[in-house]
Amino acid sequence: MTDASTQPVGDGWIAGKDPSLKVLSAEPLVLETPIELLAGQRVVPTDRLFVRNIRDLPGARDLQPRPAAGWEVELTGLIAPGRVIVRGEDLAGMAQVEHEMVLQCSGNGRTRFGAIPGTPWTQGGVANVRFGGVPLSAVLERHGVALRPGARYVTAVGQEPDRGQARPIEHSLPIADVLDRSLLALELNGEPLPAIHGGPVRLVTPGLFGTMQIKWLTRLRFEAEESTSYYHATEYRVPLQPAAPGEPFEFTLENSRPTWRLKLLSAILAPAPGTSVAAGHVSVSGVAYNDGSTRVDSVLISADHGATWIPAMLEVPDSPFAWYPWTVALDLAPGTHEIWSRAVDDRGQTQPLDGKVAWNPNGYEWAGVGRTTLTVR
Ligand SMILES: Nc1nc2c(c(=O)[nH]1)N[C@H]1C(S)=C(S)[C@@H](COP(=O)(O)O)O[C@H]1N2
Ligand SMILES: [Mo]
Repeated sequence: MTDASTQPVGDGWIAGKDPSLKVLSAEPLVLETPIELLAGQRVVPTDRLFVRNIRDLPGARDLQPRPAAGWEVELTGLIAPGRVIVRGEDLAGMAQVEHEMVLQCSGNGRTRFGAIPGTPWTQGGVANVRFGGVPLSAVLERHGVALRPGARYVTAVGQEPDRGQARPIEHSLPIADVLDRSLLALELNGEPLPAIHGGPVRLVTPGLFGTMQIKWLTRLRFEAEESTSYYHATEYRVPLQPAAPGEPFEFTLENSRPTWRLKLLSAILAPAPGTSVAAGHVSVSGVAYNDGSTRVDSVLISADHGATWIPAMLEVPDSPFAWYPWTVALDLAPGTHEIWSRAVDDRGQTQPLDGKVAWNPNGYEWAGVGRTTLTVR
């Protein structure tokens, strides 16, 4: 048994995680999934799932489940009654639902913008997983909680110690999304939620970026305004008006928005970049997804820098929040080929050919077309 306070940080190796996950940071722990481990996976197994801690929670750097019994989530703010304690053991006894959904860090793809400080994510800060738990709406109903007028956001707070930094890990979410589909999640991929992924209780809202999926949930505040705390008000945001690359930008609640909703995206997962394949029919595959508000209609593939596009075969998942696997067979002659992928939704929206048009100071929400380079022999 490792005592919570003495759990070693080490080099980022975590028992039960695939040893080929890339350690982007040992403390706080950040593990990226090589795309080879995502290729062909409808639901990504937990041992392959990326990890992103903003601050490590002592005792939670492992894949062990933590008991729900004894855990409490406090509800406060614009609700009646004004304070409610939700107990982990009660949640465990309520009807559970499951969402298959994409979990993606808003910094995923950051390195494609060019030199932007921050975790150097390539493409592996994403996975399609199944979260199970109790809808927050059912919890409110069970506790007889009524919303008071003016409640527009729910601010979710994690358990990390503040260490005097006045930087609680918390995010404000639009109340409509939260009431519609947020879960107090207790399970991941059909198993009790591991500590490292936020167990025993995590707030999960399908369609929103990973940073909004608060692990080790201790409090939900129902509020009229967004949190003014560091991570929500100045860090995980993009400017409302396009920013000039390299120019300093001071984030305020008024001149920027949170990285809330996932962007329409497609990614090429196989063959892995730089792979050499035999000439003839080459099978290329990947995934596409968005925030679930509309259907991903097609994924188009180009092997000639966008001159011509052919549709990939797209598998439509049952859950609107899950990723859509796609495959295509390309006829490729010997040489070097750059392959592009472009998702289109049923409103006709698509991905920019040059993702850098969405440059922003923190390098969030990369959404450019998927690209990979193949050598055909
Ligand atoms: N309490 C808490 N919640 C958190 C974080 C954190 O550091 N603390 N990291 C966030 C970020 S930035 C991401 S991308 C996801 C990562 O989830 P995972 O570590 O389960 O893959 O959790 C989010 N929720
Ligand atoms: Mo993230």
